Amino acid sequence: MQEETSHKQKLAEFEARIARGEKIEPGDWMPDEYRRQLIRMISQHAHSEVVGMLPEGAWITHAPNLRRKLVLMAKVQDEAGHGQYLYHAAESLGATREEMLDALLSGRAKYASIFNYPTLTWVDVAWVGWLVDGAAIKNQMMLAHCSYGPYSRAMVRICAEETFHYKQGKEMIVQYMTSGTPEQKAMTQDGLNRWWQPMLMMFGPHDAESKNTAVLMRWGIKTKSNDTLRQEFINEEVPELLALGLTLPDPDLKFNEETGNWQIGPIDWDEFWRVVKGNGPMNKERLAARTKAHNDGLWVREALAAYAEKTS
Ligand code: BYC
Repeated sequence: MQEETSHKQKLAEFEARIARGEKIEPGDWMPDEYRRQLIRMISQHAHSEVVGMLPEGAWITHAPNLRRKLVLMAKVQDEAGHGQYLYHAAESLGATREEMLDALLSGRAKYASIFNYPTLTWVDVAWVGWLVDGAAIKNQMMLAHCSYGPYSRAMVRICAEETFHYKQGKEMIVQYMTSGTPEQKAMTQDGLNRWWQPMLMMFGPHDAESKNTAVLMRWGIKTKSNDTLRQEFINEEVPELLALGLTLPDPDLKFNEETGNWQIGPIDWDEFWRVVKGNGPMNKERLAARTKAHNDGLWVREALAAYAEKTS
């Protein structure tokens, strides 16, 4: 009975801190479900950064010139750094790196569905920069205000770097659409046709299907729902894409004067769940590449462990 009262009291204090806009730090009391939700979300986010290196990394050796190659190498390297910040943030909640990597490599952990699509042409690198990093920034600007200190601080730094990623992608698309050859313009349109729907899915299922949003919003981890963020992103990007002479691959797209929103047609959620459950176009290749990288790095981990033992 006393234990129950004390838990209720702790929960009330915890929620009052969040209501006052205070950050929760690693050693602070927190409900088990808050910890579980954060580990789930942060570790999935970390995996997304690391798996997300693969579709773009595949184009480093095919970049059309030295400048583009240097920019792409810097971007892909940034994503590895983001993975590191995020794994550390999850470790601050008690998750171990081994557990998280095991969950990823065994196929138990989720990571952003978008990275299970192939980058078929060079312009896909530009679309990943503009639309995928753009969607990620939209979500992460919200998470930069989240209630858990280490996650929110990681997001501030990551968003600054992602803004550079977004701009380099947009710069390429603008160049191809304004001064490109007819082939470059066609390649750019083809890329948009393939990336538009998967990018919309990045924001997660519709609010009515989103089982985690309620508790995440209650505790200030998310402050906006999946549909709200998706709509904000659509409203920001559609006019810019149309201004470049691109066509959105959605016959139902129209501006709704009443709501002030760009209204889209249905999203293919069956495809989304297929991809999330491991059956997307590139799921198997992505996990095989991460497994190979993990196995290739074994000697480094062994050497570090041996050095630590020797010097302790
Ligand atoms: N993909 O209840 P819901 C980047 C899962 S990488 C896969 O709405 P929540 C970049 C969801 O996990 C940036 N799974 O979930 C890197 C849940 O399943 P579980 C990546 C998805 O958490 C390299 C179930 O569906 N950003 O920028 O409220 C190169 C029900 O969903 C997805 C982040 O990771 C999805 N798209 O909301 C370039 C941001 N959507 O876990 C760029 C952090 C949903 O209950 N994460 N699911 O089994 C989040 O903000 C939220 O977790 C989500 C989903 C908005 C993604």
